[in-house]
Amino acid sequence: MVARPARGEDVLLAMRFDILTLFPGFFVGPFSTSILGRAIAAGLIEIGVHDIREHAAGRHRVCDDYPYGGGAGMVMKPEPIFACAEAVLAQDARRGPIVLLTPSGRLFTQQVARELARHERLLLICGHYEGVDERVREHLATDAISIGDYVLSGGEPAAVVIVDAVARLVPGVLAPGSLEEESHSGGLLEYPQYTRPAIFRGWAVPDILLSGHHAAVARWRRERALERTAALRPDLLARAELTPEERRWLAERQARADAAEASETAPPTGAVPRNEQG
Ligand code: 6GU
Repeated sequence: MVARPARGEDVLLAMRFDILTLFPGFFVGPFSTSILGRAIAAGLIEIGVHDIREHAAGRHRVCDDYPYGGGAGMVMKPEPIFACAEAVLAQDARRGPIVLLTPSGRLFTQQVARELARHERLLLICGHYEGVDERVREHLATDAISIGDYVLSGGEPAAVVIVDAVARLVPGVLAPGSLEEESHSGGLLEYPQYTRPAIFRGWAVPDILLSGHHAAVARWRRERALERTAALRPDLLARAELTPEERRWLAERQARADAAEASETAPPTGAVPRNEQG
């Protein structure tokens, strides 16, 4: 696979996405709205949606068949997928990853999104039914990706997720500074954001955000991000970029929380637990 040249500030290269699907109508809404719609209109990204069925043989254009070896459900046939991919690749000389979307792929993360955004082209194959003939994965796809540990009825929602996450990394798609801000969070969950009004239904915006003290605001945001990550995604803390002070701050908070819980659940001093009474 050839990595695309580094994107300079003055040369904005468009990135091309091609999606192979049995349900092209699925994509009409998602790609015409908001940031993606604007990026397409601005020529920063191109998205082609291709109907696999148009490449199937016979009057009935059959795209699925029974699984060899038996079992429930149907399997997507290889011929229409290969034919569709080959026709789409022939439309454009640019090359990039060919990704099969399947719950049995590697997990999609921001790291994978960054990896895919380095290419000038991305082809996504949406799996359906009980699966896709394995020869697609072995001899056509260069990668197989899942967007999470749950099962979707098809790869289409996953394709929207991946196009969105990758397209926003293409220079020019987001407002300047947005990505830098994100990378400064260093692998933590985002801090809480507020906008006007300062009081809504009696709920006030934290005073510190109205104080104008930039250093104090930055400290408050960092603490809330640490707190939220520790509570909801402790798995992220191991790989997060934290200073020794921040690690100590978290450890102290955790120790206080543990002590508070122990004093709540412990029996009053001197009391004998019921099941230990004579
Ligand atoms: Cl890519 N496809 C399907 N069918 N289910 C999924 C998925 C993909 N990622 C998570 N669940």
